[in-house]
Amino acid sequence: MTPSSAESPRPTLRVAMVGHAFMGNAHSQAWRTAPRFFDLPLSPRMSLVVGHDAGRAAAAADRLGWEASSADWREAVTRDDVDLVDICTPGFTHAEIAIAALDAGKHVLCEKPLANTVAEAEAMTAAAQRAHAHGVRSMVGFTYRRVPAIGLARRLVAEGRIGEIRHVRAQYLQDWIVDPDAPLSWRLDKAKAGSGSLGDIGAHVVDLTQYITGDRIREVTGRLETFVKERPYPAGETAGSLGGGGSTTERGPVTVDDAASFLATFTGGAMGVFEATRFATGRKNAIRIEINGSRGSLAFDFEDMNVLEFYDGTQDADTAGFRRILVTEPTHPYVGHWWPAGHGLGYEHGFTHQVVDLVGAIAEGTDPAPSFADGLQVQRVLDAVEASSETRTWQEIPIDG
Ligand code: SOE
Repeated sequence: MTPSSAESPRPTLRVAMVGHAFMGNAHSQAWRTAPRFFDLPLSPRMSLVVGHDAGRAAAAADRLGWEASSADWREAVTRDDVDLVDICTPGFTHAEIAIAALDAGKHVLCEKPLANTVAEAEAMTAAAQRAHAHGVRSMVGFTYRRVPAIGLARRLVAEGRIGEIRHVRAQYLQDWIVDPDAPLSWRLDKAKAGSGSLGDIGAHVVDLTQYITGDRIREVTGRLETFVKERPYPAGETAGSLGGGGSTTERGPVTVDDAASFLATFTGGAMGVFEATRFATGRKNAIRIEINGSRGSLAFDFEDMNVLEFYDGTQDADTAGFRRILVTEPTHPYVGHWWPAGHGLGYEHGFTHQVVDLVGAIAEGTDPAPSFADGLQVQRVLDAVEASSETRTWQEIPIDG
């Protein structure tokens, strides 16, 4: 970090971001916006953006507001004038970049899922722990934790407002490949993405339910399904260009799951029912979570993300009922920094809150959450679901600490 100066009263945090597609856009928006709405203890400087094509990386730098660009991620790791590496690339690259960055003494923010395998996630967590001894911080980007309604749900559970948790019902529903002619992409390639709906979106609801309940999943039994096993190559691409071996066939294999469902048991005894799918026709980004406790229930749907439903079971039967709480009051998590009550926040705000919390932790010398160890634990749950689907058995998840 560079020290403060007369022009800039707070030290600068120089950021390099690797990857500039969907997630890179979202992260760039967050780096730009966080210091404008929140009083950050460090001033983020968008120093470098990296992409594998030099021309596209330069254009991304221009469009997204980065000072410089590079076609080599190693530049982000080796440059002395970079303090933090923000990894927004597909899963198969996370381990190599994150470990190199941590070993070089850079703070790391890594997109979810942490890695493509448990072994990679373990190596990343070990690197994070080594770096931690030198004051280096790391965080995995489960950004939905920072949706105000989710923060409020966690708060209500911690306050005991729904009592002892009995049921956790969680779904992540999308439909973007319901058309069998939707083309192949890296997200449908196991070598690049690790898994399909399970890791891409199921990982979010695993993290969110554990975050809200403060509990961990200790066993699962599940099933994965790939409904459309071959898809067309994207325009201008062939099997060779997508890593499929150089043939020019028009359709190539989908090597990941289209949908995943599983049952889970939480350490506190709650029963969990999970579903993650890209085939829920008509559902675009429906993260639906319902938690039933001995005193009440909570329900959330990201397609109505400013609302949390709360059933207070202690109220008299005549007037009890699910209440629709508009989570836009200044007393709600993060909201006071934005608009007046009722004006609402969107998808991008979670990324901004993520930057705020990470920068705060770096400045204070505290540990940001979710940690790489948290990301590893999610990875173990995903791995157990896959193993369960293959073996048709229940699988236990080791609980650290
Ligand atoms: C694609 O399925 C995707 O972009 C995920 O990768 C994100 O994590 C999720 O927020 C939205 O959907």
